[in-house]
Parts: sequence; C-alpha cells; structure tokens
Amino acid sequence: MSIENRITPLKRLSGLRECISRNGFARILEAHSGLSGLVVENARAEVNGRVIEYDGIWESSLTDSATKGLPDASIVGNDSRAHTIDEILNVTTKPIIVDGDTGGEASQFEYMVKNLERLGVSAIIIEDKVFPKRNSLDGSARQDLEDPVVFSQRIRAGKEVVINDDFMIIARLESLIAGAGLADALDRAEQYIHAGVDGIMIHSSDKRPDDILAFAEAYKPLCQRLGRRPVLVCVPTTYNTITDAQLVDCGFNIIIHANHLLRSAYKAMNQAAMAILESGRSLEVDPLCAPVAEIFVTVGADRINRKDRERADSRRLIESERNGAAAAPGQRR
Ligand code: SPV
Ligand code: MG
Repeated sequence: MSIENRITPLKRLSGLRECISRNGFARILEAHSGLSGLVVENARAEVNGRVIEYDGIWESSLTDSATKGLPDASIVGNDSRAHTIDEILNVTTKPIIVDGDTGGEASQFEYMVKNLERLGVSAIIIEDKVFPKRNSLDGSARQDLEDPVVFSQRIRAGKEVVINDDFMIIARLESLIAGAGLADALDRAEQYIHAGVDGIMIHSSDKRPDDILAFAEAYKPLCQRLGRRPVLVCVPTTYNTITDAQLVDCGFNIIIHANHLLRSAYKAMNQAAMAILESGRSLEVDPLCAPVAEIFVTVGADRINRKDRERADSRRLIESERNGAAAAPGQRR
C-alpha cells in the first residue's frame, strides 16, 4: 500500500551502502513508474526456505524513455527523468540507483548529483560515451566513447558537490560495448578510480559472460595495486544464463536487472490488445490480467475506503453526542 511506504531521504540514501556492507551485494530491479516501483518494492520469493526480495530499484533511461514511447537516445530530458524518479520515490522505500546516461558536461552533472542526493537517491551511474548517447544494447547504433580525461573531470566535478559519503557516483565502462576491448576498459577503470568513483560498472552486450568475468578477474589486482576497491556493478541482460549468486562469487557487488518489468508488461499489453480484437470481448484476456481489486490493494484504494468508513463513523458518533447534549440541556455528561 503506497502510503505506508514512508522513509526519509537520508535513510533511503544510506540503504544501498548498508545493504552492500551487510550482504556483500545488492540485487536491483528496474522500475519505470510508480506502479512498477511498487512491484519491485513488494516482490518476495521463497528460495531454499528463505524469503528474499530486491535490495533496490534501477531507474533506467531505456525503460523510462520507452514508457514515454521514445527511444533511449538522450531524447527524454532531465526534468522528465526527475519526474519519473519522484514518482517512484513517492511510493517506495527501497534504495534507488539512477541511470544518469553520460551525465552531460561537468557543470550539468554537478546539478544532477546535487538534486539526486537531495531527493534521497543512493547512486548515479554515468557511462563514458559521448552525448548524445545511443542505447548500449542496440547493435546497429554508433557507440562513441568519451575521452577518459574529460570523463574523469566529470566524475571529479560530481564528487566535489556530494555532501553525504553514502551517495555513490559509479562510472560505467562502455569499452566492451564500443568494441575497444578489455585493456581499454581496465585502463579507463584505473583513471576513473583515480578520479574518485565509488563504483565501476562494466557493461557488455555479449550473450556470454566471459568478457565481464575476465574484467572482474583483472579488477582484483588492479584494485590491490591502487589500494582501493570501488564496488563492481554489472547488468546481465544479454548474458543471462549466469545467476546472481555466480556473479557475486566472481566479485560483483551490484547486479542490475535493467529492463524486465517494462519488457514483460509490454508483451502482456500487446497480447491483451490483440486478444480483445480477436475475441470481440475481454473474457479471454482475464488470465493475462491482475484483478482490479489487486490493483486497488497495491495502490492503497482499499485503505481509503476503510478510512472513509472510519471517518464517517466518527462523524456520526460526534453528531449523535452533540444531538444528545442538545436534547438534554443542563445535564452533566
Ligand atoms: C538502461 O537500462 O537504460 C541501461 C542499461 O542503460 S542498457 O539498456 O543495457 O544500456
Ligand atoms: Mg540507460
């Protein structure tokens, strides 16, 4: 029930670091709206006798853009993205990681970081591509890498305006996406760690996890040499035969399932739209649909009805007490 999901920005912000310190990793799922945020917030599964849930929410540029019917190509502006983030924050308590695209130029990034920290977002991930970027999973798109010196400057600018040590700036390496290879990714990781990042995300659109596992292996000695190990992040969308547990074993601390609520909703919506046309009625679509009553409970409409009844009862009681007092003037009550 959305109104019961209340948390201060400060407490939410610190939740991601706390989770990683406690468990060694955080399992994150994408949301693109208040309702999908509630799905992440409420999801529970019993696995090996233990109830598990998601540790946080990914506010994805791909799914935020697609929800608006737009491509993920730096088309949706920061204000619109901020509106979606606020929608999700309003009804959830879990930590949020925001997909900051390229972060813009250094001054724009400073304002982005300041605003997200103020709202209670836990982390922003920015990718080392040139603005305007194209989605990394689009094999037909140009993938132009940013100069690592320029990108490091952006990281430093963001770090300078952060006031809460728990807020994380995570650098996303696009070397494998752009075909620049593992050595380029490691070289960039080193530069971004020098610039002060709190995390490194290695991205890949390969069907196999080999490249990101090789990166994770090389990340260990790199961090040992640098004397600091920012958290390691991955997005196993294309190489999804590997499990979260295996990724954690290989050193990943944040695992982002980046678009699955949007994609599953889109598929179900298409099926429902077609089935109504084909059947000439909606009965056949019922198995695809959650009951309206379930939606009411999720968004808290049933609570409003309960409160309506309680408040009406309370008004009736006050009125009947008043009427009783008026009918017997002078009587002590
Ligand atoms: C997103 O979810 O918007 C991402 C991850 O940036 S990906 O789509 O894999 O590039
Ligand atoms: Mg994105």
